Amino acid sequence: MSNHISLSRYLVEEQRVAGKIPAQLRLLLEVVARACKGISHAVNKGALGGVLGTAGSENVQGEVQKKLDIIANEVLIEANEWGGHLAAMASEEMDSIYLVPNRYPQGEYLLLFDPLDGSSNIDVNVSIGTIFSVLKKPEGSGGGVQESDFLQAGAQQVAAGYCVYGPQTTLVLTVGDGVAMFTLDREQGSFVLTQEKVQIPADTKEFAINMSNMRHWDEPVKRYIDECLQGKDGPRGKDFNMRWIASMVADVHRILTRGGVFMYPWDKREPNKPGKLRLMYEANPMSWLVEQAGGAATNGKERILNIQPTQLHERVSVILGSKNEVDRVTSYHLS
Ligand code: AHM
Ligand code: MG
Repeated sequence: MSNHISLSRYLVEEQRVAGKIPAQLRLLLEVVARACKGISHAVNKGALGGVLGTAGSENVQGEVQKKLDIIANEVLIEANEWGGHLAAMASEEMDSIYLVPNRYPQGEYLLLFDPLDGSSNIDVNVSIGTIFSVLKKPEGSGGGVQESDFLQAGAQQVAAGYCVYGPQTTLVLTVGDGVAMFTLDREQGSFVLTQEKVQIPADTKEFAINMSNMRHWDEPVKRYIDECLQGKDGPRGKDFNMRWIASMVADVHRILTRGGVFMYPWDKREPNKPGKLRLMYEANPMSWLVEQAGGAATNGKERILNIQPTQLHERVSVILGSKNEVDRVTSYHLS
């Protein structure tokens, strides 16, 4: 007998013992996890599975789609459309929402995802991942689901998580009861609980930002990074280290594991865009995970989870991670 707690058991206990999730949400999360296993398998095959390279198409944001972006999107849709737990889905890789076909029963949840985050890292064998967010269909929205039903602030999420495909495949989840991490046991074919009640230290000496954009940043971000770079002799009185993986999942995973601050701020390259990252299926789920682990997440001015979205593919400036650092960067924006 092993003492291992599988994801299934964890979810059953969240439903039965903690009373945190209804049965339909438990099923939904099991299905998302199963889809992530499928994506992990495809990612692992790489060139052997013929899944590397571009697909020759663009998504709604005008980004070139990789074959694996499309494969991961299809795996998530096919896994989730027939189970009866969902009303509709939305994805970084689809222009508009995807309604559950009429031939299947309709559930009360809405699922949003970035099927494969960190696309620029796919072909170079660096960690990538799937990010997901679950909302409830608003009360009284009737039978049909519309895009406006998705436009809920991140604080309304009922579950959020990501699966990082790195040296290990790790699923990280919150249902509002702290953050739990599950490592994929490939021999058993199941996710096993490997960390519970994840906590991000409030202080850190590590920041993550794409430094090549420095000349485009706004003053508060320049000031913060400049102070970090001055190290021991500067106003912070300590040396900082830098990491930038260019896969938000991998950067956030490091921060949940050992602390740090991650920033993809607004910059002057495209002043009309609030940022690069997408609010509803990147920033919101990551912000909730980080807050559930004792960290903080803002757009420089306000809590990301309080932002009322106006568009499905809306972008946002993101500062998240160790609480004292996020508070500091935010205070520089507000002063
Ligand atoms: P993607 O969803 O198309 O992969 O884009 C999001 C990614 C994030 O994972 C990462 O933090 C960022 O883009 C990296 O951007 P850059 O290449 O500008 O450093
Ligand atoms: Mg992404």
